Amino acid sequence: MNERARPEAVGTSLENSPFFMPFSMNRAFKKAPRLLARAEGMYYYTPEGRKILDGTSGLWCVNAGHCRKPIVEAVQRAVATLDFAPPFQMGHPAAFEFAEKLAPLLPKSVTRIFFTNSGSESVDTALKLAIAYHRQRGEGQRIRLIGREKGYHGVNFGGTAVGGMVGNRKLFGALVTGVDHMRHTHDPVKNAFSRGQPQHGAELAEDLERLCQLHDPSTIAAVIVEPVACSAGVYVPPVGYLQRLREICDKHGILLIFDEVINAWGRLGKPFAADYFGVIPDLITTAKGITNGTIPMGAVLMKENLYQAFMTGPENTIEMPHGYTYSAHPIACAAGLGTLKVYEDEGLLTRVGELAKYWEDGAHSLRDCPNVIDIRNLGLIAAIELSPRAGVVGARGMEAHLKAFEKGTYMRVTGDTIALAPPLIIQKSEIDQLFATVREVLKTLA
Ligand code: PXG
Ligand code: PLP
Repeated sequence: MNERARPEAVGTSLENSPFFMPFSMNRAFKKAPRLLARAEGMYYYTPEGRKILDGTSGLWCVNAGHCRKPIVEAVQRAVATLDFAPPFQMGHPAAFEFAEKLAPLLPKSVTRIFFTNSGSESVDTALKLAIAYHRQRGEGQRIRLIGREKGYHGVNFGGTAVGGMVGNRKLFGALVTGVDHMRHTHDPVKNAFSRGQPQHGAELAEDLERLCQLHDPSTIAAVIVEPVACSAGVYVPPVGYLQRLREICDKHGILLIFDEVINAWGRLGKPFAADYFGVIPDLITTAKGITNGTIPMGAVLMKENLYQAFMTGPENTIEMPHGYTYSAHPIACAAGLGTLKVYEDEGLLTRVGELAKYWEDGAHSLRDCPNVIDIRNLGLIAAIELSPRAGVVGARGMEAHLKAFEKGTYMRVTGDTIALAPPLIIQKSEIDQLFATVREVLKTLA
């Protein structure tokens, strides 16, 4: 056996590991790895047994907390019963059962579910569905897709193209044609330290009208936004902004897609952000919390008229020539069913309603810490933005991440913004502990 591949070599040094880590500083990490060995509830444990408070639900996905028994057992049963079933022209009961159980949780008039394996796949599926929907209805000229600056829609070609994070786009060429972007809504001059939704900026939705006039609205298939943009640094929509986007889309016959890969599953105190904001999109993309992060899965949720647009023509045609080998994978469906049970039994899809004010107060209590230039929050999400060090954007943020880990807390950092979004089972004492650690870290940062 090759020296590098021997299991005992792992743990001594990872410096020459063949694992090309995603979205990571490979060389720095392999010199000083931060490994997680197991998890339970609100906590991770390192291989040495150090206990780490999970401040960002893994990667915004473990909403019910780690290694929850009903989910683990559902997966164990499923994997020993039906390891795989082909999803094309065949089926298995758990897929239909999961869809049946999900349907009553969906926002009003959203009725149909297409399963994928990730948020990125959900986004590319939704974009294809939008273009195909218009074509089915005789509007094949609607081919343009509109995203927004600072948006994150995963890493597949469509999602990268409609996404608005420069660092995620610039290496990858021309991406997809026919895409344009609205302005982002971040306005620190007017809105810094807003509690909840900022007051200023609803008029930024008019940027969609500008793009409609530029391109001719009858060429636009869909607009995609995250209701609360999370990955790029937590940008909460200004009061009235999403409502105005909906109006402009309706006026021009454009489909509105909410990317709720992070926002859904109780993060804002409702099952979906669409419910929270009272704005119903035509399509919703989701993933992550749909299985509590236990098994990869995503879904595209759509209104009935979208589904029906495909249910035309002879019955011996394949209505949607799209799908993944692992769409509605039996183990993922089992994980999803187990997850819904935990969410329902523990009221987790609405629990944040009771915690949000306490959480907001905790987050904003950090306002007096050194280098803090903005704090943003909604539901059980908070961002603490630090001023960048001169000439080295992201260095202060990364140092905060490393120091927090030393102090027993895991938190995500994007650039110089700390993003917190703990499991929805968090106790008030743990909220205190989380913000106390962030305070200690901020006090010691250069
Ligand atoms: N859309 C949104 C809104 C997301 O947040 C995706 C799509 C892609 O999902 P997958 O499952 O393909 O990763 C996401 C994922 C971060 C971070 O640190 C967030 C995500 C992924 C990686 C890192 O903020 N969100
Ligand atoms: N590439 C090849 C050669 C394939 O055969 C397949 C699926 O059969 C894919 C890509 C797509 O893989 P998936 O369905 O897992 O997305």
